[in-house]
Amino acid sequence: MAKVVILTGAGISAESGIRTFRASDGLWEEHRIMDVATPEGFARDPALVHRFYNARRAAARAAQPNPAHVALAELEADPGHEVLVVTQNVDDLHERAGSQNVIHMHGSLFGALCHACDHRWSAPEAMQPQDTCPECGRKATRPDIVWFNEMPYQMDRIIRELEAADLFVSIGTSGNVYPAAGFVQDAAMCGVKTLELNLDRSAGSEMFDISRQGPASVLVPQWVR
Ligand code: BV8
Repeated sequence: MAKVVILTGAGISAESGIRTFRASDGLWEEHRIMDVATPEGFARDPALVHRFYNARRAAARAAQPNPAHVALAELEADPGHEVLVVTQNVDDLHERAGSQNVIHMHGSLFGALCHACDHRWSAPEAMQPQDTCPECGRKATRPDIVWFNEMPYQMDRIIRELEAADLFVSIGTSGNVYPAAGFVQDAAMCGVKTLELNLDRSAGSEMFDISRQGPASVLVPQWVR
């Protein structure tokens, strides 16, 4: 059984109509990263950050998985493969396409977190600064998202699975954000084969055994089938 670890980024959801970060119409164009994707930005203006994530939660709910998400779910269902999807994305399109073995290393739009008691629950449609934690009752709620300078989720498990894989595939990411951008080096150092499928060349293309450019909805089904 071939063990495949797949890293996905915003590019795999682009053809589902979800905006990426660094394209010309990207999310970061309208917002300074430091204002909406850092704990300091949230402390400074929680209403602005909630508006940013409420809008993205609504956009993710309205989106549909595309052929790239579906192809990865088919690969996971194939008895000849053991597949782990490690996504930087906070939408739920992998799960809605049928993937079950998914790690959201940067959190999820559909999770809420209490930064006072660490309780987690399903996020409402729209979160507000005055919301209270259902567990401790304090006004200390935030989206369950990993911001810059916060530790991504399940890093130990990700590195363990990555180093034991037969193949590491990176799909739809610009390779700008660490530690995800470093996974290709971790894999290569352990003799894992590496493949990149991305619309454009990324910051890490040179480090992959094979790097193919094109839309995920075309390249991923081609690769899977
Ligand atoms: C941490 C929140 C430590 C969720 C995000 C080492 C070197 C340098 C810097 C660092 C380093 N280590 C740590 C850092 C700091 C920092 C970092 O990497 N900074 C960068 C900017 C230099 N990293 C961190 O802070 C991380 N934390 O390291 O903690 C620590 C240790 C101990 C204790 C505590 C802490 C945390 C990083 C997570 C930050 N959160 N977002 C959200 O709002 O969504 S990052 C954000 O960028 C998103 O998560 C997003 O997923 C991620 C990466 O972006 P991409 O997914 O790649 O999207 P992008 O638009 O950039 O690219 C899209 C790609 O798709 C393009 O290449 C495009 O060509 C392609 N594409 C487009 N259309 C298609 C397509 N491909 C195929 N088909 C298409 N149709």
